[in-house]
Amino acid sequence: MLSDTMQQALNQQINEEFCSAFIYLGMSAEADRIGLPGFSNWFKMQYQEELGHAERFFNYILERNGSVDLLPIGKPELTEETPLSLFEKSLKHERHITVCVSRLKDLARGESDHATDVFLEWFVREQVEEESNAQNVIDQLRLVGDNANGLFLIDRELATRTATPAE
Ligand code: OFO
Repeated sequence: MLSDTMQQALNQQINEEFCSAFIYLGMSAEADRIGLPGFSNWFKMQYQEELGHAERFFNYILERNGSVDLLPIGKPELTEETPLSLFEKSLKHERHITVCVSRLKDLARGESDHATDVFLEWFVREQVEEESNAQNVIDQLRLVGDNANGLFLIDRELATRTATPAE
């Protein structure tokens, strides 16, 4: 059985994941506005991944016979973004999520909640990938600088991303 504290923290994380999804959906729209369909696609796929993350927490709470509490989702702060600023925001956000997952892990360990501790392992690994994905695109964008051809090549590459189904 989940402790009240753990149940509340997991519900908070459902909200974090839905907020992530909302931010990426907003980024997809921003990228489309800029005229970069590949970037727009990449963020749309990321939006779908985040929904999958939220669902993992949702399913886990129910599996542990807990209560799901869906909390409000705020408006993403996105205005006059550039391709680089979008990915810098993505990296900053993913670092925030990494901290959230680490705090959850600390809580699970503090409570000797081994089931939750093991459940969170997937997210610990996922966050390494999430930060790395954003950092890789930032590195490429910094390399090409103001070169439009370089930007179009990155856009073409990001257009190939497909959604990874939640396991
Ligand atoms: Fe972006 O990993 Fe979930 O929030």
